[in-house]
Amino acid sequence: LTQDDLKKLAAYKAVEYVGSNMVIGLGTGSTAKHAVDRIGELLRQGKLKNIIGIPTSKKTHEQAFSLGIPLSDLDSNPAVDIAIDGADEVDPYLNLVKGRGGSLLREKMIEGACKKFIVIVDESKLVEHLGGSGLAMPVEIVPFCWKFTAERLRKLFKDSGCSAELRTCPEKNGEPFLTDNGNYIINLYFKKDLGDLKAASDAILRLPGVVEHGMFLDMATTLITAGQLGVTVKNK
Ligand code: DER
Repeated sequence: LTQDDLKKLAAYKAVEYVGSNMVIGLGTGSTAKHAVDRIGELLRQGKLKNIIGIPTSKKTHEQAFSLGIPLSDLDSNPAVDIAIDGADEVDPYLNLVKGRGGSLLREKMIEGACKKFIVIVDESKLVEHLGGSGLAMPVEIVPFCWKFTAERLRKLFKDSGCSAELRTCPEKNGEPFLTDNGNYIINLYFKKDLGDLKAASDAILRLPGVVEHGMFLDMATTLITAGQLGVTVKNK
């Protein structure tokens, strides 16, 4: 099974939890894409009725719209029944790193408004500790004096061997990546795992200029993992 096969298996399993009349948070990324496709298919087959999708990015909005999924937002639907989304890293406590797709702010707003937040991953996303994989921990910041904010973030975690880089668009000759909200992303890279995640989260959010970060702590209610040996479901 390819990694994409596994993503699809996890996504389809998650959509089994979606019922008619639900308000559904629609995630962003290559795994969540399969869940949105599946919801669109069940809607078309008449197996799901009267649903409302709350997209977590412009990209997901376009995908869901093309599938004929009725769409709305948190202003009109502040109570979301269920959200399905991928993750970049998942620790044993269902803490997540998300946002390498750049949609972390809208994802965190929508998934924070959910009764049930199902995370769908292939087994490669499972880690013992967040931030230790050497992969990016995204932080959304305002563009104003971004270098100042990036340096403040780096210094916060200098004991963890942190480096901070502005996310750019290679396809736009290195221009800064802009989120759906018109902000920049600073990618933090750690040489050691983060230890106290809550303390790290609070320290990041206290910096003026920071909008949000990619640690989703104590938010996921269910983890669906697809691996070569099958699909597992783990509830918080
Ligand atoms: O950027 C995001 O938050 C995505 O959901 C990411 O966490 C997972 O993306 P993937 O399913 O393409 O790996």
